[in-house]
Amino acid sequence: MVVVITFGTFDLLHIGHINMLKRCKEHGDKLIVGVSSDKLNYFKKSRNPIFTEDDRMAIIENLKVVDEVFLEESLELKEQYIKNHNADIFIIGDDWKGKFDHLNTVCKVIYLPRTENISTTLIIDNIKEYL
Ligand code: C2G
Repeated sequence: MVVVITFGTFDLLHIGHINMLKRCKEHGDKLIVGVSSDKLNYFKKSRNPIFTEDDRMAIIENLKVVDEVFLEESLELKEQYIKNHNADIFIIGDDWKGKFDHLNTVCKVIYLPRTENISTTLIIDNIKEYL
């Protein structure tokens, strides 16, 4: 059985997230998703997510391509998360290209192209314009 692991905040779930998760699942039999904690998201993006970590985890856990979720609390713990879940492949969007090459010693690392013209930030900006 091929186990795939991926990570993300997945705030205001949108089609870019869904495309990424579907393509992750196509690379294996089991898909495990590390959902970034509220704290980690603040560290990465200097703002709090709109949806809480509990809600984001519940949403991701209930997608049919996702088999398991856990809370990602630090960017530095990737190697440990990969080993804990016996993952064979680590996949992430190409906005992170090159950033996780060192994990190639632990498992296969794949960067997939992002879906264009959609992001959580864009959604927030669009909603602001409507108000
Ligand atoms: N994504 C995508 N297309 C978009 C937006 C996002 O393919 N238009 C992908 C990202 O590349 C990532 C996943 O969807 O693989 C989750 O996106 P984010 O929630 O923005 O993830 P991020 O906050 O970058 O967290 O440890 C790594 C991080 O936790 C990744």
